[in-house]
Amino acid sequence: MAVSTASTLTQTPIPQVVAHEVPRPTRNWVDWLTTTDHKKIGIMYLVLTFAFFGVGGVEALLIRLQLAVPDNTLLDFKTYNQLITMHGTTMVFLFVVPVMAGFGNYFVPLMIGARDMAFPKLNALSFWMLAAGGAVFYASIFFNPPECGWTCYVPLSSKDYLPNGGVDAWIFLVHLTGIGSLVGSVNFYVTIANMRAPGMTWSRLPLFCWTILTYSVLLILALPAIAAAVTLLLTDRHFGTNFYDPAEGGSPLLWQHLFWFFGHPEVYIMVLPGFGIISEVLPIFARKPIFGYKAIAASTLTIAFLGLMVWAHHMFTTPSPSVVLVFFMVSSMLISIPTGIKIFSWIGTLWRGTIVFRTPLLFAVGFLGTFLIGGITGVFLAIYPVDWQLHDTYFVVAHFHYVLMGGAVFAVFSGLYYWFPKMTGRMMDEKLGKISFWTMLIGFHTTFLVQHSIGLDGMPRRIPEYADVGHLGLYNLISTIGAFILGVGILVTAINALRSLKHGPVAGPDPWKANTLEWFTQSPPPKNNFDAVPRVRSVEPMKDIRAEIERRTNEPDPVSA
Ligand code: HEM
Ligand SMILES: [Cu+2]
Repeated sequence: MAVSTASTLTQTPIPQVVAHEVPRPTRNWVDWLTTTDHKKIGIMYLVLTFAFFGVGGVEALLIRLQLAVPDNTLLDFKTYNQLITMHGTTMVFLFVVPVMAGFGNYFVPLMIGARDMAFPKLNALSFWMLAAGGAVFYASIFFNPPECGWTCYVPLSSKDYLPNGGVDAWIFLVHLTGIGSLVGSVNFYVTIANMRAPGMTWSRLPLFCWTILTYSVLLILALPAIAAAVTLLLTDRHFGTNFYDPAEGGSPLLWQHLFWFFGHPEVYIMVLPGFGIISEVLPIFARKPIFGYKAIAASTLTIAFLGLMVWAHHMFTTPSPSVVLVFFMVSSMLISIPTGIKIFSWIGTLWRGTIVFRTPLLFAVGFLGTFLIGGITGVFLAIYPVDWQLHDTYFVVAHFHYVLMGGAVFAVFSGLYYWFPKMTGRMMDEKLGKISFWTMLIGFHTTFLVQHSIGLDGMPRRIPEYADVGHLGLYNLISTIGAFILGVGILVTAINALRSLKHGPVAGPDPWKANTLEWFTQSPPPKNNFDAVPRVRSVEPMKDIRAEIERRTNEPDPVSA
């Protein structure tokens, strides 16, 4: 009996495993929570980071309200310090850096002709780490948000000064978003290195993908420094170590070195993908190939390399030998060379182009002007005797907002208007887009141009109130009015995006006649992106495909001829 059972068992054919679509109840939100599709993850990144942009913006407006008039008593000092900390932290860790990952997630696989990221599950993990970091940080508003600025310098962030949990929440934010970014960066690197369409050599990789690759390498190199910094801070605060306490043989300067070894590359992490977006948008709307593809790709890598070497220009006012000061001054100024190469290449792309004035182009041109001003004031600040005068004044606040708004926000808005049709299948409204652009541009320059003068008049940054000396009262009022105009401009784009989701004209696969592979598929793309991936023969595969179609339709039909 037993024997025969065994033999029947072995003789039973193994049921064949067939892949098939499992019908699932439509539980929409569960699908989003459990998705590993790079497109859905990209959308979740974008929605979350734009939400944080809104929150950070409201915090900025509150700060500006407090500074609108001298000796204002609207906010108490503690709240003010919490607001500048949350604004800076939110904008850097929860908006600009991850919003680039959002675009990267959605578009890198599409642009290189891949069906997904290399590690789809890790990709989801990256997103959820970011969400967790944001949640932990914002949970601190229920007890005590940190008050140490987004740089959390010791001893301000030490247990003696800030015993409450806000600083710990900030530390966890850095750890969680850091792990998320690290995992995401490895994912981007592997995807771009291994999953390009046939024929897409390195010299045919879209420039946006070059910048995401560089962004990833920079994150991989810079994040360990801040991970170490905040870990040491955590043990100092809770486990009795003294890494940062000079009384016990530690050094607060250690924090500054570790922080800025991460913090300066972080600036390029924030702006390089923006450069990538601009390099995609300009040639499409100038109806010309990008000028100097190789120069732009090479300057991206050069900027990243130099960016890793210049961290101590944030520490010009700490005691350093002149040779160190000169080294960091010169290496900082060297960055203007590859940056200049990029700017001239972009201008060369526009030069004698057949320019189509659509909203993505307007934002790209707004980027050029704004970023240029920010770059030039950066060269001033790199000269250390000048920095000794301007350090921690509003001049610096003006400088970095020019860089971040120009380098990141305008570029991100350009990318939003450019790629919205691909992501949603619908166009955004041009009229609202133009209104938004001009309001933002005017609001932006009204807010931040006068802050250079506020700084030159000697007003320090991070102060909640000031005396009415010189023109400070007037200048600050102008700046605050500008901030609200800027806010309205941003709101117009938010309304535009939400309205266009339902009411925008249907876009079709390739509304801009663009040249990279994401336009080869439907809008929005189907689950696995492409029915078939074409062989890539140049930097502009879609142009080749259009030419091929044209050739075939014009070819005399061999039968009827
Ligand atoms: C929406 C328009 C914005 C306005 C009106 C604005 C305004 C301000 C103000 C008033 C401060 C405080 C300066 C001080 O008292 O020290 C500040 C700080 C800061 N902002 Fe913005 N900001 C805006 C957008 C952004 C964006 C888009 C970013 C980054 C991508 C950003 C990053 C920062 C950072 C890093 C700080 C420094 C915080 C600190 O010193 O700890 N801001 N901003
Ligand atoms: Cu720097």
